[in-house]
Amino acid sequence: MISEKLVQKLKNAKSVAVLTGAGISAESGVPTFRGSEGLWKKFKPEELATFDAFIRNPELVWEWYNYRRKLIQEVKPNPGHYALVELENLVPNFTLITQNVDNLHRRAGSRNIVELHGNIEKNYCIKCGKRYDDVNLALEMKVPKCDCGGLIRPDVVWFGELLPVDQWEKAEEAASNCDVFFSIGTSGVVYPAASLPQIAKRNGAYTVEINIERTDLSWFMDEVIIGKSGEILPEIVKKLKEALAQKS
Ligand code: BV8
Ligand code: ZN
Repeated sequence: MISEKLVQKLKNAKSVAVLTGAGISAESGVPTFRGSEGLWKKFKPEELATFDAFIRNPELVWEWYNYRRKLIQEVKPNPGHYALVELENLVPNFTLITQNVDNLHRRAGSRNIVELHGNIEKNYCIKCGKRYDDVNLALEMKVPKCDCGGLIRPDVVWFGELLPVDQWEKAEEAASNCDVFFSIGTSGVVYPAASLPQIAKRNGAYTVEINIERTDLSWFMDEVIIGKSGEILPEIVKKLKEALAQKS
C-alpha cells in the first residue's frame, strides 16, 4: 500500500510539508464537515461559520461552537496525529499546516504547526479585543458578552474572512520549499488552503494525497493513497524507520 518510491522520497527529503483537514480527526470521533455524518449536515456553513451569521444570531453560532468545543474536550488524538509527530522527528525540516480548529495536533505533540483557520479553544471580544482563551469559561457562557458589552467570538477564520497573514505566509513558504507534500483528510474545496498542494507541485515537490476517497485535488497528485489516515500514516512511519535504519 505504501510505495517504495514514497519511502525513498521521504528518506532523502530535506523538507516535508503536510496539509491536514477534518478527515484526520474523523477517527478521533470529530465529525467532518462535508462527509455523510458531516457537521454541515445539520447546519449550513453560510448559516453559521460567517461573521454575518454571528451578528444576526450570536447565541445560535456561540451554541454551535460550544457544542463543538464540548465534543473536542471528550475526544483525543488518534494514531494519525501521533504518526505525524513521529514524522516530524524523522525528517530534517517539517511543517504541519492544518485547516482544523480542534487543537488535536498540538495535543498529540506536534511542534511546528500552522493553524490556517484558527483555534476553537480561543475567543476574543469584537469590540475591545479582550482575549477569552479559557475554554471552560467559554463553555459556561450562554450569551457571548464581554465585560465591555461587546460580543465575544471564536478565534477562527469564517467564510469571507482573511486567513491570518503570518500563518498563510508560513504555509505558502513551506509548500513552496518542500521535497514531499502530503494532503491528508481534506476534501480540497476550501480556498486558499486547497491551493497549497498545487503550489507544492508547481515548485517540484512529490505530492501525496491520503483520503478515504478521491477528491477535487486527486487528479494532479503524484500519488493517491486511498484509506484511513489513522492506519496509513503509522504504516508510512514504520517503512521510513526501516529505510533509515538501512542507511546508517
Ligand atoms: C477567503 C473555520 C479571501 C471555522 C473554515 C468560490 C470559489 C472559490 C473560493 C470561494 C468561492 N466563494 C467563496 C470562496 C472563498 C471561501 C471558500 O473557499 N469557499 C468554499 C466553500 C468554496 N474561502 C474563504 O472564505 C476563506 N477566506 O477566501 O478570504 C478574502 C479576500 C478578500 C477579502 C476577504 C476575504 C476562509 C475559509 C475558511 C473558512 N473556515 N473553518 C470553523 O471550523 O467553524 S472552513 C472549514 O472547512 C474547516 O476549517 C475545514 O477544515 C475546512 C475544509 O474542510 P475539510 O477540512 O476538507 O473537511 P471536509 O469535511 O470538507 O473533508 C473531510 C475529508 O476527509 C473528506 O475528503 C473525507 O473523504 C476525508 N476523510 C474522512 N475520514 C477520513 C478521511 N480521510 C482520511 N482518513 C479518514 N479516516
Ligand atoms: Zn470587550
